[in-house]
Amino acid sequence: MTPQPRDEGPVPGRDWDRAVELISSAEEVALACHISPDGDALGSTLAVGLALRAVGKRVVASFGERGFTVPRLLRFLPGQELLVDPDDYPAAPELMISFDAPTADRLGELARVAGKARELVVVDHHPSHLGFGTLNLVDPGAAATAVLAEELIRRLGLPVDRDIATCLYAGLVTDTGSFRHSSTTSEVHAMAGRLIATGLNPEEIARELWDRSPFGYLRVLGLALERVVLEPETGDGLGLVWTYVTRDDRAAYGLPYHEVEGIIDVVRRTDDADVAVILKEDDEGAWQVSTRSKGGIDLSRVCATLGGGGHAKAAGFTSHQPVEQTMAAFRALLRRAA
Ligand SMILES: [Mn+2]
Repeated sequence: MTPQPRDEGPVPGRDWDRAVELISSAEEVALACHISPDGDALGSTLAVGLALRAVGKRVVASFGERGFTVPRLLRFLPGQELLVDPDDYPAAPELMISFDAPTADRLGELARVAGKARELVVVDHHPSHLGFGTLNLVDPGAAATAVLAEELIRRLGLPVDRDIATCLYAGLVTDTGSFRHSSTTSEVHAMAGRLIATGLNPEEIARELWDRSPFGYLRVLGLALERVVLEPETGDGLGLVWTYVTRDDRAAYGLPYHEVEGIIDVVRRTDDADVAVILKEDDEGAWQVSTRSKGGIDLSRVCATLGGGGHAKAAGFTSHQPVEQTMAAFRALLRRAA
């Protein structure tokens, strides 16, 4: 199926109505989110999965990763029993719903299945979104896909219990950086209030998401910080700070890839740079590049040029070139965008 250009702005009411119609008439619903899922991707998926299972729908959920494992920090999310290995996922679902993926590519191994689904409802908030579904519930103004997931559950007339709220809350705190990013609006706090009112435990969720790591994380963080480079601004007003973590660094301490996701939040702290970058070598030897900006520059555009995407202040791309070459390409685009 060819991607349709998406509507700008919030989701039109008729699209919500159509989604409700499709879901209400389906017996089985297949849910998926982007590979290397974060709290928003998996939280939104499991929240909707739990809500649908509660009213008797057959629900399967997955993400299209070889050697399918749920990142340790997301294993506290309720609804894990809905998850199946991508190999056990329906080959051509009657109704598939994709969460937090801006392109079909980001569904990994399940992109093929998405192309074969009779109906594909896409729920997302990325500004770089391509609208690859037969129905696209996309709002780039939403702080998290979880905001749209909550709306979907509400429009289906389904209750949000403590487990569902825990999943949605994980999405909300992940994508707002614990209510610190510019996406943190009064609506976001109102939603958090509704979710907390179900009895969920914000302290426990925060600890699971942000404050737990194996000891090896500290060693690998140490390596990343030893290598960190500051490139002061050179007339373009853009200081750049960057570092990298190799597959061997992680292997030395038995650290899975997803454990190094948070290092960017340490690197981006420096006052001396507007843009922070970390290159993380994954288990296949590709470099997953995460970038952060303090606002002066739209990184989603820069990363889109390199085949990735994301948000203005937080974006990424994948590189199959060595570190220095990857940084040279990024640097050149950055200077041009400044
Ligand atoms: Mn998201």
